[in-house]
Amino acid sequence: MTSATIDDGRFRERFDEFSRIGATDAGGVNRPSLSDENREARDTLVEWFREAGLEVRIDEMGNIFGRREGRDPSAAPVVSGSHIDSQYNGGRYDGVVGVLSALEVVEALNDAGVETKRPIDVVAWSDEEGVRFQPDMLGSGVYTGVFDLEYAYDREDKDGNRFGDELERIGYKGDEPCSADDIHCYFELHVEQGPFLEQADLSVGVVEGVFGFSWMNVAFEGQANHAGPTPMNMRHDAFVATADVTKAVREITATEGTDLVGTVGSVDVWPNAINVIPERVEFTLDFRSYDNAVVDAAVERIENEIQWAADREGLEYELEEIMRVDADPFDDGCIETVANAAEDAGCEYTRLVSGAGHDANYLNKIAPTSMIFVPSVDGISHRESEYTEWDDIVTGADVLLRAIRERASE
Ligand code: HGY
Ligand code: MN
Ligand code: MN
Repeated sequence: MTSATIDDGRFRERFDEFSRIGATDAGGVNRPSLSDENREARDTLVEWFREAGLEVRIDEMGNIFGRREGRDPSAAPVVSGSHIDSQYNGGRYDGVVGVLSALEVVEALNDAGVETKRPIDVVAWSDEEGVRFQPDMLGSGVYTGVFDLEYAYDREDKDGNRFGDELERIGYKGDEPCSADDIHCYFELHVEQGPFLEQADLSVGVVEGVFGFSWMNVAFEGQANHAGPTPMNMRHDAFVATADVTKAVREITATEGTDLVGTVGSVDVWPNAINVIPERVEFTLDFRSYDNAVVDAAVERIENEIQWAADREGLEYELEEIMRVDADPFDDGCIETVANAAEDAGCEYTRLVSGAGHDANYLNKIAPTSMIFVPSVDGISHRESEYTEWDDIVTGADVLLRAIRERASE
């Protein structure tokens, strides 16, 4: 079989070019969904797709597909990719590694003149991070039927900008329907964003599934008043209730299941003044576990804690669960393909599950799916100092190349 190999130089040049788009002084990137920086990254990717001879399609959600034809154009494609939107001041590797490695795979196959039976689609999904427009995995969620298009278009950022309007503004509201095609299988390479591969001193992780998670928006509504003359027993302080709930998150994660994690990540306080009792606090809750029943229990307990905190302080509250993704094991066949590809590539690996959500969560609902992880140094991610050794990325891309080639030939 003609060997195809990852072109380290080309791949690295592309990655470094991407790292310059929206670069921050501290070595990260600031390319939130549908921002001007995100548009610049999109434009660059489309140009590279075209240079690689891929046929580019952009759908109604701005998901970008690049197709490499196979011998049988009617055969369902092998799809691989990830996302190029980032956290506010996030890391350079999150998502980008998966998209650029999939592009490098098709380039390596082109260089080697390898013709596969099936088409191969490289994809960059819109709004995976869900920080500017919640919830996350919005582009792959509409594609797989989890969300409908109008719901997604109406999602607003903190300044009241609509997703649909911003997508139009940056010129990526495509004509292609955003709905699932017949997919043979889906592979996603991603940085682990946790400590386990580094602790095990391994370059590759074969991902067996992703944690289930719940995202909630909560608001406590109390009464602003003067911080001086208002006696403590006359206060309705929205922030005190928020602090109680935050403490409860730690109590719940300590008692509801070994892998349960819980986070209060975003907090907005009004009027946010040193000498005014907080009137309103809006905050978010993120619970995750590989056991759906554990997420259910955590959600039930925190809903009680919210009610009790509001009663104690005499507050009104609003609570909206904006997303619930069930933990779901990936496809055994795809997991085996990745494990065999790692063995083929001569690298040791371990099997693990992902605490981070990925577009693969949703693709797994419509097509056989698995993921490949490469190590995150010190387990850091969603931070500008996120870092993965380049050799590990090249190893991961080599495993991806073998997995894609295998399945695109069957
Ligand atoms: O939240 C997540 O796990 C992902 O970064 N969207
Ligand atoms: Mn990601
Ligand atoms: Mn992320």
